[in-house]
Amino acid sequence: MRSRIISAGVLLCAFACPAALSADGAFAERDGLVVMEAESASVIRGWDELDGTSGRALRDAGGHLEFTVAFERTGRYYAYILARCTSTEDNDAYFTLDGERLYASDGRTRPEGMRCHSKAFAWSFLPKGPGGHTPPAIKMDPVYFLVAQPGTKVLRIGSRSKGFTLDKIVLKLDGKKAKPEGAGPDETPYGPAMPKIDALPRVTALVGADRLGAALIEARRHVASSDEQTARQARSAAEALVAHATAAAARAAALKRDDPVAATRVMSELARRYAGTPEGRGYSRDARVWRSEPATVEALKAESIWAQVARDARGLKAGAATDARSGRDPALARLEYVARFLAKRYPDTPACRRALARAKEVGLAIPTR
Ligand SMILES: [Ca+2]
Repeated sequence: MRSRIISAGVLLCAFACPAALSADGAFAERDGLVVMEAESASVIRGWDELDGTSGRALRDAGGHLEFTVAFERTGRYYAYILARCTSTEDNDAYFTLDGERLYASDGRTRPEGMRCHSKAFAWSFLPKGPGGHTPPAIKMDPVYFLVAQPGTKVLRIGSRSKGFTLDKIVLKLDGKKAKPEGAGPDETPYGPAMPKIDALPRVTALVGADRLGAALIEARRHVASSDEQTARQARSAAEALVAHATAAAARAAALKRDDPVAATRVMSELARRYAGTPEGRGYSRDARVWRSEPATVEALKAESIWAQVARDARGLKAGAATDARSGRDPALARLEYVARFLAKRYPDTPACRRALARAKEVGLAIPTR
């Protein structure tokens, strides 16, 4: 659950992030694994958000996504996507890592991207391309990115067919077809993009354990060190940690306008990650204040009501309300009741917007003010 909360913090980039990739953080590979929610992309341009199997999902509407990933280990990172499509017209997207294409199973062919094969969200490792028809010899085998040097790289997912819907991405060192199941592993924490600090192994270890407050305290202990290299590295480590915290707090503040509940969760999570520092105490105060604000209280009430029907509502087929066979589905009646109630009582909440969007998809007409 923790990772879900972190991802919500990054999600607000959909509304607020600058076009340029921010250097304030990255998904830090751990033990050869990187797990990213689509909705946690650092840059979201022209993809629409909707409900997914793992949190939210994004549907290609003609733009692109970018994710910053910090790799420590080098090698072949096999790519897996939790995705869905409606036909072969909307089943793929372009994938590159720092501008480099994927490799196919033969180690030579360079597919342009990846494709999915299911109308429901399902994990896929399949290549797309090169060209319109993926070569038969590699068509059914997994693809991988080659990470030759450690460092921070950008995974870019570009529009190839509008409608392609992405929920989650896993990059796994030497995957051996180990396709994830269900909602997949927990999301990798989105942490600070750390400089090289070989003189401060304890700071590195604390960042690795996601104990960012303790790492910042440790870095600050060494900024006045008599050893010049240690002092310099301590300063840059502290700067990187503060930059990450400041950017995350700014994104939470930007998210608050659209989703005060998610923003409050993000701020609480940030307070926990930076515990023990003045920054962490400030985030903790902010989270307390935000939680008690009327907009947050209203949104929380609406969310708890929506949560009671959301799961069943997700299972309804598009246009179900106009289909005679499913027209009497009790889940449909519950969705209609809740959507009407939320539209009347809590119209300006994310839960209401989700309920109305789902109601529209299944063909229900809900009056709004
Ligand atoms: Ca997701």
